[in-house]
Amino acid sequence: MSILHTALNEQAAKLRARKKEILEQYGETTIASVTPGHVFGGMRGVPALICETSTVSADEGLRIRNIPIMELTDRTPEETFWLLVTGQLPTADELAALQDVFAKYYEIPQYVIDTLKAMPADSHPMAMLSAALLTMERESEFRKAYDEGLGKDELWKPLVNDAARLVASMPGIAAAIYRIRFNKGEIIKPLSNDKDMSNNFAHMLGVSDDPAWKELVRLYLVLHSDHEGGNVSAFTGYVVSSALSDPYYSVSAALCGLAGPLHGLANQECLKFIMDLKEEFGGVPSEEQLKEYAWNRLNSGQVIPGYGHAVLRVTDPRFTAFRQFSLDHNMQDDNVQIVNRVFDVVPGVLTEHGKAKNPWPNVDAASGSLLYAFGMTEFDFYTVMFGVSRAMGICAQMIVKRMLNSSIVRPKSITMDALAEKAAKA
Ligand code: HAX
Repeated sequence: MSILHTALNEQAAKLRARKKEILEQYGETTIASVTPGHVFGGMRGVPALICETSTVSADEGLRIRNIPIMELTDRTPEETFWLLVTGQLPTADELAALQDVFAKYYEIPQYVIDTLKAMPADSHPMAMLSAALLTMERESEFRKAYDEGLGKDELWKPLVNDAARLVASMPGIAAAIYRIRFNKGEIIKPLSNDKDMSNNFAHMLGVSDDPAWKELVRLYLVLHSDHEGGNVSAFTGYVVSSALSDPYYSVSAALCGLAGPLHGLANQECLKFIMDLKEEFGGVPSEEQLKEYAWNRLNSGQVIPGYGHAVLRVTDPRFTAFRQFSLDHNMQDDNVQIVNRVFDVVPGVLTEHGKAKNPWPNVDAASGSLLYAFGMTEFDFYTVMFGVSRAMGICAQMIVKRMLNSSIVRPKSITMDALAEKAAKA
């Protein structure tokens, strides 16, 4: 993996120098205070993590290495991974070299396929994805290098190798899960004449030959690749890797977090919501019908899937990118139309309801309806698609953290009585 090592060699020293400079100058300076609201509220808003790969602002949404995501919608996953890891888009030579490395791993080991086949037939595809990575832990160069005594300043190097292999294996693992779990027939081998990651993924899934499907898979992998460091999956990956667990352990754990309904599983729930609407009204509901349905749902204590966000306070640009895709491809099917109608009605309902801090759609509101329209009708699989992409960001964040020689994560926990006592004294 020397091509990424070459690109990162100088950066490791620079990152460490910057960390040292900040610690020397401001090591003891208070930058924020913590309230009991933060303690009970999932630490939302507490600036206690470093993430160099991407930022999410309330009023704009995702930027990858300071480039707005809407300016990356024509890029490939490989370019996005390079950008996440190095901070720069790759040159043509760098991209070709990265694809040479990736292509070696599109075909996954037989033991992974055997493990997936041995799992109970009703296993959730996310459980299969996480388990598949654990079976591959034996491949970790990071763990071997650590066991052989490689010094901590150098550990990022084998971590880069693991990360590249893991990211490049994800499409093959995901495609195998799709074909095994949903009885789609034989596992499809990667393309022999094309090293492009999303083309290979689209091909191995075997869902559609439509060129627009390939384009959707590419867009999907780019849009979901990273979303700062504090979301459940990235944070989980960070915590696990801070113990110097290798990337297979760390990403496997991160994916377990992505499998939660308030995080990555929301895309599955979103499409279910859209399909329920279609069934209830026998097609695309009118605005009035939809309004009443949304109110009933809120009054019964359920959320509107795909709406709201812990950080964003505007329409998620990734939703906008998917919506644009559906418009560009003149997609007319009922689900896509219902997604658009929900977008017209639900923000007003959520605003009037007054609870959600953000009444606007997040990425999950649109993505499932597009996958469904191309023939990927198995909802349970959608979070796996998300995971294939998000592994890129989680791995990139881990590489940066290891270059920074990050400490093991260990916040202080206190009892509720101690919290009340501290608050009373303050
Ligand atoms: N429908 C109904 N109520 C909602 C809501 C929604 N879409 N979004 C938020 N609320 C409610 C919350 O449940 C909360 O109610 P309580 O005070 O009774 O607990 C209140 O509004 C305040 O919540 P918030 O501060 O606006 O939102 P949070 O930061 O707590 O939660 C969530 C953010 C994304 C989890 C939330 O908006 C939600 O549950 N949305 C629906 C599920 C969803 O779309 N998840 C995907 C998020 C994107 C993602 O991470 N993908 O991986």
